[in-house]
Amino acid sequence: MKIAERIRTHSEVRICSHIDADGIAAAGIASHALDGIDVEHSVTFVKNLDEQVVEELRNENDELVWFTDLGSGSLEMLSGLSFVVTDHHVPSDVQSRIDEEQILEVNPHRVGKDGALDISGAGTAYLVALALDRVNVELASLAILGAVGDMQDQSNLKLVGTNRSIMEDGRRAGVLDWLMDARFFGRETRAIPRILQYSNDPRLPGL
Ligand SMILES: [Mn+2]
Repeated sequence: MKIAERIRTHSEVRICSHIDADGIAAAGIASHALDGIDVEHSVTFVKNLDEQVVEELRNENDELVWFTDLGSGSLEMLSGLSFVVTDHHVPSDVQSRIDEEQILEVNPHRVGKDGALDISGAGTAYLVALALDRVNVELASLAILGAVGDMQDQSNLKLVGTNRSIMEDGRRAGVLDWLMDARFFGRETRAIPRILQYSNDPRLPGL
């Protein structure tokens, strides 16, 4: 994978990630993977990528910025930075107009997959981590944490597509497992009548 090759050529990388569950899981995956190949790195979390954030990143003069769980929608803002992107948000269409060698990006939308269901930001970072070293299959649990954090299981009541293969990776590696169960928020802390009253998955009409 080209992104993995590119990352390998650097001794220092800045990870820049979205500050939500998926983004934090993605940064965790990237950080573990870089630790594994002895690449120095730091992590910056941002709410979103705007001109000010990008300007601050430019001033840092990093060898390489690895954007996780963001970046694809802001490619046109990133000129002047040396970067790679692992993201699942809808991309700006810059990629088609720029030489592929310049923008290295993993994004399900680029291959006709649904970025809301198929894979999360953490999942895309996991694919790069795997390409860096197969030992990173142990990070499958973080990739699934990101997918669930982004509620990618909600419309099918289960994870599907690439997320499903990552689950299987994780089970084979012994780092995660799953079972059929009812999902109620607060099942550890709330009284049963309250759990049922506030349930929205499944929704219980009349309660
Ligand atoms: Mn995400």
